[in-house]
Amino acid sequence: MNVKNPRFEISAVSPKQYPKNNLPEIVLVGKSNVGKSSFINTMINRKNLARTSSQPR
Ligand SMILES: Nc1nc2c(ncn2[C@@H]2O[C@H](COP(=O)(O)OP(=O)(O)O)[C@@H](O)[C@H]2O)c(=O)[nH]1
Ligand SMILES: [Mg+2]
Repeated sequence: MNVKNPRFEISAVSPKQYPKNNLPEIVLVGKSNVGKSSFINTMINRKNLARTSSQPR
């Protein structure tokens, strides 16, 4: 997958913080420590844009 200039936008905790753009959105759900952040980093070709925990549980 070719992703250009991935960046962290916001960690929103309320709807008024949600980004106002018309980009498509995806949802990634899973319990803690299953590899969500690692999956994101793999998809965007970055080592640690999404912070991963050091220890798999
Ligand atoms: N063995 C194994 N470990 C993984 C895999 N994907 C992620 N991990 C490790 O599992 C831990 C948790 O991953 P992380 O991406 O932080 O999980 P998150 O909490 O779902 O975001 C980290 O130590 C990763 O290095 C995988 O496919 N196999
Ligand atoms: Mg994570």
